[in-house]
Amino acid sequence: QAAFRRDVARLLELIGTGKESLSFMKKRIRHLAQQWLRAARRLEEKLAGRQRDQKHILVHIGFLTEESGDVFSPRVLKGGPLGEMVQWADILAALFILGHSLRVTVSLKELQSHLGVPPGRGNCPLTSPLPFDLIYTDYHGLQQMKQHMGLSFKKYRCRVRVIDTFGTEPAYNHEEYATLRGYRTNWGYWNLQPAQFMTMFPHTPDNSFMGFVSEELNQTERQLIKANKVSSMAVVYGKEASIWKVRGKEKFLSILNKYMEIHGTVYYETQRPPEVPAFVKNHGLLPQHEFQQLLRKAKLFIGFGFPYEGPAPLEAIANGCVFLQARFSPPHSSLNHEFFRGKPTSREVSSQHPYAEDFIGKPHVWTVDYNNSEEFEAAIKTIMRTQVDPYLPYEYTSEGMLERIHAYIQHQDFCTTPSPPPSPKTKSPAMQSSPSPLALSPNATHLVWSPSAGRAPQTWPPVASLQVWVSEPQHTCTETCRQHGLVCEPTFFSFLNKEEVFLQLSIACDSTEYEMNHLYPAVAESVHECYLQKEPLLFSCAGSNTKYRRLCPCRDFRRGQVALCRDCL
Ligand code: U2F
Repeated sequence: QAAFRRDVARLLELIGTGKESLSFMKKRIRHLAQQWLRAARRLEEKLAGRQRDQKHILVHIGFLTEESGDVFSPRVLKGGPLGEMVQWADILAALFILGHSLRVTVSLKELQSHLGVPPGRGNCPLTSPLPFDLIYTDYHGLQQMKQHMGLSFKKYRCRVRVIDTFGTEPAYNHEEYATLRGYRTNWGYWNLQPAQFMTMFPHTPDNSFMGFVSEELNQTERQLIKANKVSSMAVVYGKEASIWKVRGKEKFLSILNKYMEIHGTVYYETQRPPEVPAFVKNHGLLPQHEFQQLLRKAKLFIGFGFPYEGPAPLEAIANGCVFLQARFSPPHSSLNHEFFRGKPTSREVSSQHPYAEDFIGKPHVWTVDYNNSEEFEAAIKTIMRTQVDPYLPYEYTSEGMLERIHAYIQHQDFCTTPSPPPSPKTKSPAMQSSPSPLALSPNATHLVWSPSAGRAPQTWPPVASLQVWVSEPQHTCTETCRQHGLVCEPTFFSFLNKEEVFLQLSIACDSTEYEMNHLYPAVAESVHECYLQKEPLLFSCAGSNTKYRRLCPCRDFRRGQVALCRDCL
């Protein structure tokens, strides 16, 4: 049984010393400790004594190992990326506070010793059983484990969780398919269950959404922030000078400068970086809690297009700022943009921060065309006039993150083999005559699980939350479910990967084939051809094509916690 922890001192010891990145993470954990502990008390009450197993967990932060080059640690104090460290610090805090037993490693040597690889031995199977129920790592760590565990890697990989900022779509994860169909990248093709990849934002429901937290405010702080907001103060999103080398900057910054005093937190050594105009009040890179204080005073947090999808806009919005960002038209993706090239996803990034755009939106988030001076100027004027309360989505609070990780640890099991997939035959009379588990809903546009069809199988999420919708051509299942106020749930694909489901939806099939394709099950309507999925690893919420209407498994979700269905706790 896991018991909620009451302080973080032991965790700080576990993290070790000797790297700037580790100091940053420890400082963050110390600063947010009370917030975590309060959240733990609330979750404990909510779970009301429910049984929680204590897991033995190894956290191996691969990108911080010398063996992978550790390019991040030396840049912590120089304006380099901090988002990954923010997330790892929060993952460590959450796992620890939930009461699990942790080991933390940031070197290959420590990894080998924890795994039980004898010193000096390379790629050999482990001599004793793996002493961990779960391993949280990243792509670098995964590579290191594969290299040093020999055949044991295959045996134990179901226990691995990969912290993967931008996500890995199923088409890129399946080695054979990725190779055959041109989805091979530097990172993909691990043949893991797609939900073993855990992302920073809920990018694709194919992966699990891990997230991070932002600092929370109490009532007094909220009042103080509202009273002290300076409506003419803007802070620029960009702590490294290179971020300020953006095309057209002079034009939109001069408009902004007409209305607001512009502040920056750009790292510099001895003098102002040439990229930062003289009218900008540059504070230099600030420690995280001082950066929050600056955001508390500012009215506007303005993005220049990079970095993509970082934590700072959420922190700004949580501190009562409006976040103004550029719309990307066309959207950026691995097909057209250097930063995303080689990343195992085709996701289209429609602005600097699509989560802020889609999940938060106005009045907190404005996404505008920076090349259109009128639109830009109008946005600034409206923002200055609008009263906006601090806002933090529940899923980015400490309680939200604890709740989510608790649910994953209790319910996600990638080691028990699921029941075998249907035989890859064309047309299966046996399957057609089997009793239907899915009943048509009254308005006949979609299918829901019917309780009268017998006992529901034990799944997580519970299958009672399933609704099957058919996409429009060129629409992904992610979009289709969202249009109906739901979220795509890949776990349920196996329930609708059946010939009878086409019938139930009144879809005429002249032929039905099982094939390997990440868009299946789907119908090519113009030619009445129906397709079922032959390879369960390829079930995917992401992906679309003009030719197909896809069968999409959707489910409900808890308000502010998209990762969990209503009955998922
Ligand atoms: C993102 O990485 P970044 O580190 O560039 O993300 P930011 O949104 O800038 O924020 C990281 C943290 O930096 C802190 C701030 C954020 O929590 O509180 N900070 C600070 O301590 N001092 C300051 O003066 C200003 C900010 C993303 F997170 C990564 O996953 C991506 O790899 C990267 C590239 O797209 O962008």
